[in-house]
Amino acid sequence: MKEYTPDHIRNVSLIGHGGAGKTMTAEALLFSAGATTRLGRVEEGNTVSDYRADEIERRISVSSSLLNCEWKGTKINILDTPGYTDFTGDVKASLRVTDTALLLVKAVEGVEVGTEIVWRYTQEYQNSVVLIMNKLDQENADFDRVLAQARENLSHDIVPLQFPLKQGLGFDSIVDVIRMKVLKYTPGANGKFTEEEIPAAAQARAQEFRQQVLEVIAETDENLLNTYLEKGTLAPEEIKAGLKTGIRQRKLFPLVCVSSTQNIGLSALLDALIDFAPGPVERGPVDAKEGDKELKVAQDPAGLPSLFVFKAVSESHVGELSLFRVFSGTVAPGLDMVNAHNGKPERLAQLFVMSGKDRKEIGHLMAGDLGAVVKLKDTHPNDTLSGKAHTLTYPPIVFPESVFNMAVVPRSKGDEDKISTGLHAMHQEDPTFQFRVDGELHQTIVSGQGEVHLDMMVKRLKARYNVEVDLVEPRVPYRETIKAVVKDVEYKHKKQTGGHGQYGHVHLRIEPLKRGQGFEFLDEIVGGVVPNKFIPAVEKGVVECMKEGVVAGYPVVDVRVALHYGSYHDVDSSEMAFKLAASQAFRKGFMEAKPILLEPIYNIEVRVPEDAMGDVMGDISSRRGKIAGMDSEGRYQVIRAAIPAAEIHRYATVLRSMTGGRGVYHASMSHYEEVPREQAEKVIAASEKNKHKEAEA
Ligand SMILES: Nc1nc2c(ncn2[C@@H]2O[C@H](COP(=O)(O)OP(=O)(O)O)[C@@H](O)[C@H]2O)c(=O)[nH]1
Ligand SMILES: [Mg+2]
Repeated sequence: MKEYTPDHIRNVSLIGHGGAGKTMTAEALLFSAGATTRLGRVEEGNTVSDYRADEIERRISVSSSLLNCEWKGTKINILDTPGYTDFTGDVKASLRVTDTALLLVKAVEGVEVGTEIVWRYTQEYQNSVVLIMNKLDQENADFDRVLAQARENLSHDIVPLQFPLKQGLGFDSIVDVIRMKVLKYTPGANGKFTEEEIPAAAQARAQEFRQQVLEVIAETDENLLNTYLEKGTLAPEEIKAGLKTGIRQRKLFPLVCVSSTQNIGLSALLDALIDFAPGPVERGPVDAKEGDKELKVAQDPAGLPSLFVFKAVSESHVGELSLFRVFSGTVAPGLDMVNAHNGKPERLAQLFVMSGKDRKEIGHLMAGDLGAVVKLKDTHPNDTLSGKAHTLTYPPIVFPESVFNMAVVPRSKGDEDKISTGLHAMHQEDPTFQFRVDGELHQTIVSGQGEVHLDMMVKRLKARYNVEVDLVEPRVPYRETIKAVVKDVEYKHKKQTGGHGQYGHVHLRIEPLKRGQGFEFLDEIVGGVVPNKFIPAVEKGVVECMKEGVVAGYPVVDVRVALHYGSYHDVDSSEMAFKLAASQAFRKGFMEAKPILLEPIYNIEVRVPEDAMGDVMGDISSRRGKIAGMDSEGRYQVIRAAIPAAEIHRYATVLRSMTGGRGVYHASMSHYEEVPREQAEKVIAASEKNKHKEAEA
């Protein structure tokens, strides 16, 4: 297997809204480069990238795939990312390890939600961006409208390097304003083009676009600007250098034209990646830390070896692999490294170059390259491995917050261990999938990016660990408390029917405390009416009863209980008897003290496009939410509100459908508030029903 030096490597991520044609673009790039012998099709489930069963079944990518090809002696590593919002974690991981993002926009639909979301990610990781206008063969394709939309919604520094000679049905020729030629393709063929002169009718348009490119390039560098102002043009090598600098510095975003299913424009794109897109060399030294010390690491194959793991895959036909980028030095099988994250040693086993599910063994991978290694023992995505001499860490991928939670219910008893092993392994593979065992709710809660994400995890659990689970709404962690004072409640626990009797007798006063004050127990016994030794048992009885809850089985909070009187029996009194008496007295007094339920209230920040604001605000109010304020952020509005946890369970999904997928929200726990009577009655009735069900089970 050929090994590449950093100056002969390009790392690109295919990003964009779902259905934009990322997978087909990867397919056509490989075919045009001769890495494959045919052009697969998503509909036929035979593309190199979408090889997983659930991808073939759903005809969407659910996980990023690493592919590669060679073009003119340069290795192109391609990460084909999922476009569906549930899988954006993988997009971030891919952008973290690639230098250039190929952002696809459809020539009919233009800029969509997913386009804007991933565009923001490139800003976060400062990736260079090349825009690809795909599907120019489709009817109603409209290059000018989509270009204007991209400039308005993404950046004004988008400059077309090409435009279609004729768009829509019959699209086969691209006017390239750098070469000032028409690139003529044969639709559906091997991707080779012939150069032709630009017809007169298109000359003016070509000149206009070329001027735009020259102007933007000139603005990237003072010398170029002077040359341009003097001569009104730039030499080919100046254009090339200016484009390279401008793209690398995100001062300009070139746009090229393709039809992936027709394999038109991809070979010219490969040329552009070699000529203009930055590789590891142009990207230069990368940020890292050694302990707390910040430093820059040169992407030098001769340097000390270090790599960053950005993904873990465990798939039956691929095996357990960790995908990584070498950031310095050269790595090879047998190399001893250290995981800076946990200090654990790792010896690299076989190294592979990946292309979808195909893996080829390789002897060395140099700085700047992407590859895979047989699953590392103690190393997971976001970890850095480096040589023993220096323990480096590279900045982690900031994965999107998990916004969708469900509780896991095993279909059959005894599967608990297998389930938690499976959940653990799937979290290690996909950090945007999380789970926790909630001791209070007695539920295992899984969290992910959305319903599709969690459904897919359930399927994987079945496929890999042969366990079946159902997902249900998690319980809401309600609380119980009181609003009134009960000055005196008495309970006498007395069993004296021969043999060792039981006797415990208490008088309690129960009072509400301020929200958040918790619990207070007062010993107001005088004259030893209740011996000291039994008083801790009284408190214990109250506390246990509070834990179980009185009204609906939820923990009691914010009460003060005073033991102010009682009596005992020399023989029959015991800690147990007083504990029982206390818990009964508390239960009785609690019901007389105007008990209420408290519910968790979340602060939410909802980011929505202006046109959806009315609906979203109406919906928040219909969920008993209280709007706290609003700010505008560009073409978006940020609504802040307080809303009961019970009302936002499937909110992520509802918000997406209300805003055409453009709305996102962030929630954080705020405080507890009284549950309105109507809701409270429903909660109490539900817990009654549950109690009966459990009693029958
Ligand atoms: N007409 C046309 N259809 C395309 C083109 N590229 C992709 N498609 C179709 O668009 C759909 C989505 O393509 P896919 O590559 O899976 O998009 P992804 O979700 O971005 O990976 C599939 O049905 C493709 O066949 C194109 O250039 N022209
Ligand atoms: Mg895809």
